[in-house]
Amino acid sequence: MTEQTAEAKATAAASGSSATLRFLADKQSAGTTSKERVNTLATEVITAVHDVIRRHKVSYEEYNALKGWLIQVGQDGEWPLFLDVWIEHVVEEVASERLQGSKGTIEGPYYVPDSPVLEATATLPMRDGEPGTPLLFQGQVTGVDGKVLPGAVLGIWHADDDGYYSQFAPAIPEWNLRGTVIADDDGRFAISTIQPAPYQIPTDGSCGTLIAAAGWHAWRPAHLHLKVSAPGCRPVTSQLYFTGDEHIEDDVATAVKPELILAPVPAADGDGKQVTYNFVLDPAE
Ligand code: MBD
Ligand code: FE
Repeated sequence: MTEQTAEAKATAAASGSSATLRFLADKQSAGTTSKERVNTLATEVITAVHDVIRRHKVSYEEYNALKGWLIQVGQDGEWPLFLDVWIEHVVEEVASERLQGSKGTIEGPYYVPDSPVLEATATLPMRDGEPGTPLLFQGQVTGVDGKVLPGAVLGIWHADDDGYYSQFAPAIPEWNLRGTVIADDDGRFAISTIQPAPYQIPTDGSCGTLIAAAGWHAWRPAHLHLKVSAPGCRPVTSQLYFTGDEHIEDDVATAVKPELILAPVPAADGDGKQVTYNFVLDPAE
């Protein structure tokens, strides 16, 4: 989190350095990987790069372009963005093999722990007149055995109607559209928020340079991020999408799964949309 002035723009460098600091604060672990394992993985990654160079006859010009780009990714603070967009989905795929509960997907670079704690029926922190369609997101948390999980906790965070995340874009109040919801004694929750907008990853930094150079696009479908946990259960990190979204089939981060697509209906109170989604948690390992 950086101190940013109200006039500051949502630049790749600003959100990149925030995401980098966030990662260093929360996730960097001392590393318990054995020498044998590091040797195997590092050797195979390097060898895979050698194979690409030989197969495609990579030139010195191309090698230097890569070198310059890699240096730039670091200078922009975009390693969290690059890794979470193009690599994390396969790590998640491997990590979730053989689980029985609700599917999860990647966390991405914009989670912040310890958001404001809210009751089971709650409205996420938002600005007066927060733009966007009101959305009531409700459901229940159970175990794979079907038993309800009282005291389940749902961390929820999502972008605003312009596709910006609090703590990573300037001029948005801290914790806007972020909360830690404590489910009730039946594991139920009912969260009032707004429907997030489709989201473009920052295009003015080195990830954007790669996207433009390769002729790709920067879009992610609109999504809610969630981390759901309960005592004795394996926490699940997920994202939920919206049916009909323009980018549901071509997410730049390859993080959509069919089980994660919501189909909201008009809200019972006539104000916006509502949708029910139940979480099923695997037992802790
Ligand atoms: C996001 O909001 C996101 O969820 C991912 C995975 C990558 C970049 C921005
Ligand atoms: Fe996101």
